Amino acid sequence: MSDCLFCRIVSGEVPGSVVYHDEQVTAFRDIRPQAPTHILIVPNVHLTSTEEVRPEHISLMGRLIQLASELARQEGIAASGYRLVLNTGPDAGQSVGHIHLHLLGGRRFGWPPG
Ligand code: DGP
Repeated sequence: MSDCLFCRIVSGEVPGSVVYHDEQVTAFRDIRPQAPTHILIVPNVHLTSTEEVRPEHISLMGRLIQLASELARQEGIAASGYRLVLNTGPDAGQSVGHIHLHLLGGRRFGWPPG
């Protein structure tokens, strides 16, 4: 989708701090980091939110989590721990309409979230 910011980062049309890219998924650093490590992992295909996930996307969604784990190791936060977040819709504060898995780490997080 040409008007989707994250589609444009995936295609390289908009510069992003990309840390990983393949034919399925792309990972880039969040522009407003909420932790020392804050990476967004997105499917290259445009899916607005988890509300659009269908059975054919199950392995793609698993890949997002598996890549998060790989990146956590690379970032040195696998042992200390990290948080994975998928915001869906207004009550969760989703601000970009393209599924993105937040990988956050390098500090202690509270629970439950505010
Ligand atoms: P969410 O609130 O879950 O929809 O998170 C959207 C995130 O996207 C938010 O943490 C800030 C980030 N973001 C917004 N615009 C850009 C951008 O142009 N580049 C990058 N790298 N991140 C962005």
